[in-house]
Amino acid sequence: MAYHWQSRNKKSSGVEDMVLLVKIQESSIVENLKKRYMDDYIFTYIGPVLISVNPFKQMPYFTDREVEIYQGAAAYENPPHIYALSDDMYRNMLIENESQCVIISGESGAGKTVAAKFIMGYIAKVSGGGQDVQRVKEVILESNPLLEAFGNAKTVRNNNSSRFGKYVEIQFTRGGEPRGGKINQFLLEKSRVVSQNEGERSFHIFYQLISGADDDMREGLGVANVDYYWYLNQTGTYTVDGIDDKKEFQDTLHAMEVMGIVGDRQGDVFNIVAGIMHLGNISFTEKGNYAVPEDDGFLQFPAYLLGVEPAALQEKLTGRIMDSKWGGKTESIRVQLNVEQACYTRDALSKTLYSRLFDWLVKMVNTAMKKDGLDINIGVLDIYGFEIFMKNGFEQFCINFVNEKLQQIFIELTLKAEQEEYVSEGIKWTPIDYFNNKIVCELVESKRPPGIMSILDDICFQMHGQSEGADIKLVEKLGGEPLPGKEYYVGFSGGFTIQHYAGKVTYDCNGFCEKNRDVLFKDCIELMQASQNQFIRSLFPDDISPDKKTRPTTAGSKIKTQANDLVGRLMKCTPHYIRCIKPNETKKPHDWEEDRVRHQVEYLGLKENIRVRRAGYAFRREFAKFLRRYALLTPETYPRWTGPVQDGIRHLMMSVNMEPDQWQLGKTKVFIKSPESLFLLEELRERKYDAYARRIQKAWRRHR
Ligand code: AD9
Ligand code: MG
Repeated sequence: MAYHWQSRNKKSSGVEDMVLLVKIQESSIVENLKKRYMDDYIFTYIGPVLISVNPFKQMPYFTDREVEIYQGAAAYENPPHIYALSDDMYRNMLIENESQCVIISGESGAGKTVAAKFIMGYIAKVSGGGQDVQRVKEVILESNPLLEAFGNAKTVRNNNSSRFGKYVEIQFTRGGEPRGGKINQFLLEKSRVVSQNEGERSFHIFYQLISGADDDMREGLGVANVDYYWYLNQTGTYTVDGIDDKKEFQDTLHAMEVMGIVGDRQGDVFNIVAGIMHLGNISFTEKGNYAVPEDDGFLQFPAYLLGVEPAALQEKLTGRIMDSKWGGKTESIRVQLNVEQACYTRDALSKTLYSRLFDWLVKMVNTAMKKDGLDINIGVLDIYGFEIFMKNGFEQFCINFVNEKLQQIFIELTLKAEQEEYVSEGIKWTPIDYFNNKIVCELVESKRPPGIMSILDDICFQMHGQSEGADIKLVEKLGGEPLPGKEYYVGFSGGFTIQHYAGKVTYDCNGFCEKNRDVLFKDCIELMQASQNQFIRSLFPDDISPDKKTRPTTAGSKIKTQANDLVGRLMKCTPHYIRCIKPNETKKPHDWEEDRVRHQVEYLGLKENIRVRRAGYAFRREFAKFLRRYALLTPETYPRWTGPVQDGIRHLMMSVNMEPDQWQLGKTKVFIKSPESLFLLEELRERKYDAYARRIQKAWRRHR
């Protein structure tokens, strides 16, 4: 194996910090990443940004030994590692008394969730604390298997794909003990509950329950074989390579216990999970234009699990109470649904039940680690990545918008941080041009002039819940509006294309209005509010009184608010970045698909990242650390320089004939302009080092 982790004096593979690449081209970046990847180095820096390439195999460098090595060490002392970044965050937080955050981005299957877990694991290891602290750590770590069971699923791209986004804040005391935490959850892909694409599964928990439930549970919940359930058998995909559902069920149960979800409460949760599976089996047939259940027998079990009468369930799934105005009076009439509408209502109920259950689980995790009065934290953002499919709908539109916002912070903050450092160190620099995607964010979220989301909301509101023709109207309206950032938008009949930072995406507007309105019919809410089961009732606190006049919150405006709230939180922290890259579609180690990687390097803006980083000074290091590293180069500085450290550096730079325009002293750091100048220093150092080592060896041999 080419891998030599600890032998720091041995040259590692490729360039560890790509700011030092001789040529800044996409091909050099790709080549460098490939070289390192093939030698089993998955991490590479661009200055403080960590690039991580998914190895699709267990790497040997995540043991306690590495935790020890990286603790308190300077970044350049060891090979690039996620532990170095984690340690930097933790120490920065303590020294500066400032909250930190890490934004993990990359496409589906690139390794974001694994990275987030490494960070949490590292922080749990290095931060001390007594019993209370151990408990908080346990809750934070166990929130992962719990939320993954309910929020992750097998997709074509990733066997354990997160179908929700999360921002986990670990809250610390000033002494660095984790005492509390908070999870913000975004955009669970609830449509997965009722249908999945070819080769994909629903959320893991369904399969876990089916393979892991004991006999009592099986009987009580009516657990049958997985192919018995319509919601689970549509794709014929039941098992996943590398996932043992039965074992994971035990892990989920354990995680629930850690959150305090035990006994009856645990039963309530599985009641709903099974209730949804059984709801899906109610099918309808047409009788005189109206829907009736194909087989009444299928109403019994879901009704029992959800604590309602089978007849009431049937009534609410096959009809709707509509308010109609007659000569100034409002009258309620019952409208019967056709088969399609009844299926839609059934599915809407299942999706709402599931998403409210998920929200409740997140709330339980939050309750288990809630602690007031702590003001510094480390936030880890693991949100699902940019998505481009053959067919892109409302979900992709929302996900890509959030990613666009994150890219915006990346741009603003990397530049801002860079600029601030030059200012605080008193260094002159010239800013460089870069594409600011703010305009694309505006195109989606602007209020005035209205962007896509505002127009979508207007249409949904004007149509008074009518769905027919709404999507067509949306496309028409979008075409006629002076949208902000219109140059990034192209409309056509049936949809539109947006030029996102990561590429062009064509959206099919079919279903946009329906999904944006995201309503469950009042009838179903009433049904759940009348459940015998107190837990189910508690999930439906909705106010459905007819005189409620406020405009309902739409899915789009919710995600807009969430995204902006997130941006606000992130902006208050010192940011760190991990850019994950997925090297292949085969999920196999050492398989390198050049075009795939190149595409990601392009849209992640790695080249621009390096450029920005190099626009001023490619390299910077604190005085003392710099002098220590290169002291070997002159006899006056080695083994120790006795005068002021700045003078030592000046002496050193003069001795090696460094061009005066190639370096500057700031207030605390040395800034070196081009990578070549740094290479020169490194090379001289290596030569000296070798000569020195040879001398020692010789002396050693003589001595023998
Ligand atoms: V998604 O947007 O949630 O669909 P992620 O989160 O980016 O996606 P994830 O972290 O789940 O991807 O990684 C996908 C799979 O790659 C994991 O299940 C592992 O099998 C594999 N992986 C990722 N990173 C590593 C790693 N550092 N070491 C070993 C890894 N395997
Ligand atoms: Mg994930």
